[in-house]
Amino acid sequence: MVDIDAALDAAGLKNPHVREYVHYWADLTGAERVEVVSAADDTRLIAEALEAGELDPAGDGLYYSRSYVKDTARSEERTIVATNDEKDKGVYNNWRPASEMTSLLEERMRGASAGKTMYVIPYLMAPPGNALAPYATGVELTDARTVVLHMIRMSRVGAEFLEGLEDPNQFVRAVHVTGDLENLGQGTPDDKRYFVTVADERTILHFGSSYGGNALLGKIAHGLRQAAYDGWASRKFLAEQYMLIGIKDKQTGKDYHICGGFPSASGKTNLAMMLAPDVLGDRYHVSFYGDDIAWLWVDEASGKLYGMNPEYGVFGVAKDTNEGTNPTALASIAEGTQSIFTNIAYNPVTKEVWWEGRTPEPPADTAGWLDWKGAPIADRTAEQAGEPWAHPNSRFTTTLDNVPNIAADYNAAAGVPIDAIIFGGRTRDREPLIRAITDLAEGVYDGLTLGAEATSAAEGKEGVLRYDPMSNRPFMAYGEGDYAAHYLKIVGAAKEQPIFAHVNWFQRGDDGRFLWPGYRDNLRPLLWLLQLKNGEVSGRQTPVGIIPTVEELNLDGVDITPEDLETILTIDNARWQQEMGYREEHLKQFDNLPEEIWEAHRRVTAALEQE
Ligand code: GTP
Ligand code: SPV
Ligand code: MN
Repeated sequence: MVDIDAALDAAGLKNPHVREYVHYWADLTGAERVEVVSAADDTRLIAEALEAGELDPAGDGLYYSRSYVKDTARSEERTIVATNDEKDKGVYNNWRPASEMTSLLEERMRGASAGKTMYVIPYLMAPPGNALAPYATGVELTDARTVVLHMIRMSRVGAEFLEGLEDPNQFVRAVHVTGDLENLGQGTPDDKRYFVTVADERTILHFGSSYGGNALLGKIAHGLRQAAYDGWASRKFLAEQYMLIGIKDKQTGKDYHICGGFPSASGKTNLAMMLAPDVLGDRYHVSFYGDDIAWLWVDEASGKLYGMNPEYGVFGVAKDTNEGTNPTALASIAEGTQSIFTNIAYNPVTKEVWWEGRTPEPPADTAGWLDWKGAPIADRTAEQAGEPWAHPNSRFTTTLDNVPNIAADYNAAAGVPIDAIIFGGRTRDREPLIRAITDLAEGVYDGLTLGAEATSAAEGKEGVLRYDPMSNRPFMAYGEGDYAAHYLKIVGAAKEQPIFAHVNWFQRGDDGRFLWPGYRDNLRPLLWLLQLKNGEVSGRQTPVGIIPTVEELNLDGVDITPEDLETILTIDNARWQQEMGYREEHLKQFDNLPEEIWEAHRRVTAALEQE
């Protein structure tokens, strides 16, 4: 074991609390070396990872990695929020007592990094100088080099982010130990993995994975779960699984900002990278602030609702990303961007990569191609022929600087004022293209009753219809009733209220096809929403919100039949009345649900019955 103090000294990490924390976990995990990293170490770490076979070259400045076959997505069952107060127990947070989980995780982690390097990753989940920066500082300890490489792309990394803390003990302790992946019983009754956020101790303990949200602890565990808890405990802010975009109207010079929650793998990255449709491109420009997390607070000076993206990169779904659906994403991961691909198909001979939907058909010449498990495509039996080449939750990792439509002020301390908050998900029927909601309680009610199909971003649930409140179901940190009250309080305190809307790009016809072309055309309903907020259009009032008329929507150049358009702009009253019954059951599960939410539910129910 090398001298830990020497490593900390060399990095200039003087904070005694940080030093004590590093010592404690280095001892407990039995790591052989300690190395403090910063973004400046990226080139060296990439070279080491290539040398060690953890990465393979995938073109100039592009890298390919494969995770263990049973470690390809977040595990919701194994994810726990622990605190010292049972009142924090919610329906979705898998609450457990802090002391029980801490000792269990220490047991799992003891000696589990023997022979490995423990990397110390000081990070900041905020633009530097942001009002919420005191809640955004953390130190991840990990025994996986690929996790470091991802963290460098996804967050601001370096010892300098730990300097000048008002309270030197106010940093999140985020410990990641990979474990012996081949012997953890993933998905069996004897599953040994645990992904725990001890929220009231601001400590994150994740054991048994090296993939995505299970391992990049700044992102989901801190950026969403821990921050949601902190935002509530401090009564200061919200941390949501939201994308955040700017829309510039070049004709009027006005800038608008929209944030919104869609469940995992349901279109946030694509919306944030959206190129305006050709016919609208002269007038409108969409800029990217964030694609997965937004923290929201009321700005003291202006009294307005503000938002910012705490992340520094994109961990995006590969599937169906192509020149037609998302040219911006392809540019973000082009040669020279230092992007990392995980679990897609790879050709070590030609250094090419491929995933389902990259091109209509996979490469015709299968020579050299390996599927995401590393098996040669050419050796597939007739039975295996239909299996995907890439894992459905395979992803690309790139930094915000590579995103062509990144907002000029994405790194500014101030954040941006929020004009609209939208919710949506994969819903094959009932939910129209867009319905606008002008009342705060009805907007929060709508978010709480977001029902959508689960996706492959979580293990083993694809296609199952379920409620995913505010798209936060896997990231809920405390009770849902308290969450609703906190949401009402934060947004309600803003001087100008944002408009809410529910959107759905995923309604399907009887033959299974998507009725709405989606992607770039999604700008059209959003422009309508802003016009509605500005009083330029009035839409059509329905019991579940305001829907655009066909005339109000700019549909110039949209490929859709009049019948399909009619379907996605119509409310099926009978179907909605049935839904209200399910919603009631869903909401009844939540303790302390504010009366305003029940009132909103009753108002919508009555309106549907009267229609
Ligand atoms: P997480 O990173 O898991 O939180 O997901 P996300 O919400 O950012 O999802 P993302 O934008 O990466 O989209 C996931 C999948 O949805 C991809 O396969 C997209 O191609 C597909 N998708 C996104 N937008 C649309 C759309 O407008 N229409 C259709 N049909 N598919 C879409
Ligand atoms: C999600 O699953 O919602 C993600 C990817 O954004 S992960 O970081 O793996 O959680
Ligand atoms: Mn996400």
